[in-house]
Amino acid sequence: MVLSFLNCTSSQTRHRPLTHSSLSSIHSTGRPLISSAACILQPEDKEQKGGGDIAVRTVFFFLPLPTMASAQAMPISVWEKLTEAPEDAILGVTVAYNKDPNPVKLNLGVGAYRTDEGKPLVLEVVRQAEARLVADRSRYKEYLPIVGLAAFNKLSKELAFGADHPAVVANRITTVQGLSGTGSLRVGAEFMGQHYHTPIIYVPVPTWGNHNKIFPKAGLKVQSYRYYDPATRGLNFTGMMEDLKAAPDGAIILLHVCAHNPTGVDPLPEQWDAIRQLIRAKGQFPFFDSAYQGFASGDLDADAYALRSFAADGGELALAQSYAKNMGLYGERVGALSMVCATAAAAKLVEGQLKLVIRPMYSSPPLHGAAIVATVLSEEKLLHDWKAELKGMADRIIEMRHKLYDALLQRGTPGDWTHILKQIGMFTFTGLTKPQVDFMREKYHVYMTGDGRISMAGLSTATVPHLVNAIDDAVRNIA
Ligand code: KET
Repeated sequence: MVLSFLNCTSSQTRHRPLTHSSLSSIHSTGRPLISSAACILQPEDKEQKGGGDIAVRTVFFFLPLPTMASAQAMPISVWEKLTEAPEDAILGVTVAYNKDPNPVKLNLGVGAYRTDEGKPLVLEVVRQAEARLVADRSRYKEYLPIVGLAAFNKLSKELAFGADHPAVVANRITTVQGLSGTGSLRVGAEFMGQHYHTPIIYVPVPTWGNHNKIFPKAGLKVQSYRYYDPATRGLNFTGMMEDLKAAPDGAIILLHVCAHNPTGVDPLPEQWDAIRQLIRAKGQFPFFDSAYQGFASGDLDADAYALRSFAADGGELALAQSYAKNMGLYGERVGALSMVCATAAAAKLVEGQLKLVIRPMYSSPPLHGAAIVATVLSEEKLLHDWKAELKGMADRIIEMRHKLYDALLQRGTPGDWTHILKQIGMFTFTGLTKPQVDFMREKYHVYMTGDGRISMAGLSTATVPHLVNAIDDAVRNIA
């Protein structure tokens, strides 16, 4: 056992391992040493040649020592050589925020809805659905099938595409339950990596950071297409079209269904139509990420425009759906992966292969969240109330946009802030620079992602003035 106490060393001596024999000469009982231990100090080698004596000093420490028999070697982990992992660019913001003791702190990092009192929200319809589920003694906790809860899958498909959508009616869509949006993307990516002929995916610049990590895990090469124009703080439609045109035929194209994260910038319907025609002409494969259906406009159907138009032209596509935001089920991890296929027969084959992906990954998905969603979506009254609550969340976010914009205007903060009003969904892509973001965190305890994205859903009437102070100071004094 190598017992080395730094406080035993001195400039003249170096510490030596405490061996069995030296230990027994100090303490021959063989019993654990509880509150003190001896440290053997030997003179440097050259002095030792001159016959230096062994010095024994007692140092105090407070951990019980193991018995003599086990005092062989300090444990050395096989993981010692690992490098320290960085925190996640989005979820790490919450980690830093939680450590900050300052009471004025404000978390605008993660996209999670807060009430105007700054509190997380469990939707009333979710509470009602849960109460019913708990009260129902006929319910069990049996494993779900590999593809998840059948009612949930059917209703999720209908929510995304519309119950009377031709692809739904023709059974051309296979839907499997997933572990929220991320898990659904991951399973879809794995399937594409295994079975699709062109394993290259194009993602917008910028995009949700995790896209760049999920797809390579499935063996897909990630490339990018222009999307956001910092000059106009809007869509770079020309750049996007040029890049899609230049991308290989057959490449996979990642598209955000609505409320693009992090920019809050969506194509207009006519732009979507042009994008769709180009993607179809090039035989490319659209892979949609739908994490904010209902959050953009407050209307579930309006927000599904892009997705439904792609599904209506007879072509194939993939869709990863999340209920984290629109039903507030973040931690329940509820989502779905849908594969729209050209034929019902192909959809069946795809489902079989998806099962082969899922079974060795996590076997089958969790029951509770899916049962909540299925309950809400299957009952007219709950569905109606959910839509009202969803609209309420979307409206509060829009109200925050106006409050922030008006307050910046009133303050005379330099710059054009109209993009706060124009951008859509949970986030504003402020245009604040990394040094400004760091400054606001240091001085004002305002937390956001390094790219200057703020979650409007984390803002409230009471915290707008604090954010305006921070932005105003940052814009005036930090480059
Ligand atoms: N897609 C997009 C575009 C997205 O913004 C998120 C989450 C997800 C998928 C995945 O969500 P899930 O919880 O797996 O259903 N975005 C927020 C949270 C996060 O980064 O995990 C965010 O951007 O803050």
